[in-house]
Amino acid sequence: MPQNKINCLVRDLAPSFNCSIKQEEPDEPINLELAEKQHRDYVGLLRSLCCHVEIIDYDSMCPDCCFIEDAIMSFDDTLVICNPGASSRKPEIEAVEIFVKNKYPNRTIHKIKSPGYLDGGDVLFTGGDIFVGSSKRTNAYAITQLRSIFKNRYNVYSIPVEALHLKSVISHLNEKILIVSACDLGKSVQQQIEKSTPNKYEFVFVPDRTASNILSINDNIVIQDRFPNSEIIFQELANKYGLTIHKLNMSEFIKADGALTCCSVFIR
Ligand code: CIR
Repeated sequence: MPQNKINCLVRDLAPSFNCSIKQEEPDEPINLELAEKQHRDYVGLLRSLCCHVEIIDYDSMCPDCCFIEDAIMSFDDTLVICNPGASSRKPEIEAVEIFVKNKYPNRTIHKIKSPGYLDGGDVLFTGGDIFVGSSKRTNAYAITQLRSIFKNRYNVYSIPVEALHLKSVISHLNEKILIVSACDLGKSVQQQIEKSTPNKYEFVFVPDRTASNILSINDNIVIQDRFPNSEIIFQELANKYGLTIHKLNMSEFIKADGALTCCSVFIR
């Protein structure tokens, strides 16, 4: 049966990408040509998985702009423009806001306002709950704003996290199954989630932190290549639920602390 296309936003890679923010300097510098190829492969895979991909131009003054997940979030019919926690990333918002207002005039669009700041990488929307990492990039003012946007619709839970983002250690396979890094931080996030919501989730632990961030599109999962121990777990999940696995090598994005969810936003 033909499936309806899912709208998906990505942002082109800036030529200044090697100046992106990094928690630690990588052993090898970012190879821009390779990063461009990896980004093309990422977009190509999304297209092949039934996504209608809209590409927003890069801004060379914004080296991190390809990480569009931190600039805009989508929940059902509602879009929320973020206010990134890092000052060098705040200028990313303008072009994204203009684009979505033009493209989706019928959607409700909210905006996180200062003194609130929030990166979309901290927001895990399961379909039933909204979990928000309280990190260096997301503060309590922003979480309060999200609560008021979604009052009477979704509960918004704050989850303190000692990583760049909440989704550095957790992502969702579907409304009931969450993929979590087996590191201490992942376990602590799992416990906090279990304590906070009456909704029940199954947690699937993977040994590699980077591998815990996946994309789930219909019956497909997109995982990071080069993490064989985690891949075994994904293979078991795929067998159990009839999923098809697609692997992407995102080595150059990992150097800039990016993963898989951060380079796209799904507008369903
Ligand atoms: C940053 O530090 O903001 C970027 N270099 C990486 C952002 C990755 N975003 C994400 O995983 N949502």
